[in-house]
Amino acid sequence: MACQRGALIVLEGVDRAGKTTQCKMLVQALQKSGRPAEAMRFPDRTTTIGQLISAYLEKKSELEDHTVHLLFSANRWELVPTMKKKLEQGITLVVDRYAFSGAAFTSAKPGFSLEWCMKPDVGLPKPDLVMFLQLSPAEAALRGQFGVERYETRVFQNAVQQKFELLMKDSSVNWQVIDASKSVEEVHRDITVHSLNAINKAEDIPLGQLWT
Ligand code: ADP
Ligand code: FDM
Repeated sequence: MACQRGALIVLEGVDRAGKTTQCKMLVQALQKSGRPAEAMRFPDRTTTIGQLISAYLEKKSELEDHTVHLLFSANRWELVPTMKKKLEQGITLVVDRYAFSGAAFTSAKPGFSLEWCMKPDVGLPKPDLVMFLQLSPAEAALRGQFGVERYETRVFQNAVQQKFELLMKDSSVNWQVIDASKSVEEVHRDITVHSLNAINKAEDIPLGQLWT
């Protein structure tokens, strides 16, 4: 019998919501319980496209807004063959940011519709679960200053949050809102419950296509 596929699990949320911390903890917990799991993150700054994006985020280069949006999407598409292979092998992928960040960040810029921003990512592997780590700007501020990269300002992050709220109205995506103001351990427990559920369900259904 062919092995059961892994689940595609995505963590989204505003800056400092705890995505990186929780992705790591989830992968470790799944591996410890005997479930094959690997972490991924977007942008993946290791590829040639990822290096262009990284220089832009670090403000070492300038890129036209549509162009960088398409590069973020291309950076996901270039990883699709690898992602599909791993999922087919039964490996669960825990992904730090995905197409939802893509659409939310660019559509927070003036002159960009959410609809246009979603288009290049239509047909990507559809996550079995997207957890949005919800944290108020005041609580995020308690976790330290903004970094120095592009987009790391209060005004822009508030605009991004509003775009995420629009994206979360889409019931074709399995969104779960996680209260990210709880302790690291409590958030981890909530995330684990949703993830185990998604992993069990994904075993019996084929991988879907996003926003189709
Ligand atoms: P993100 O990847 O969403 O930007 P990180 O995981 O890097 O967030 O966490 C941002 C900061 O907040 C780090 O210093 C981290 O240790 C801290 N942090 C993460 N989760 C929590 C939590 N639940 N409570 C308090 N601090 C947290
Ligand atoms: N970002 C991330 C985008 O603007 N579009 C995307 O498609 C993705 C995946 O890049 F500001 C933004 C979000 C964030 C930055 O930062 C990446 P991290 O610290 O590597 O998550």
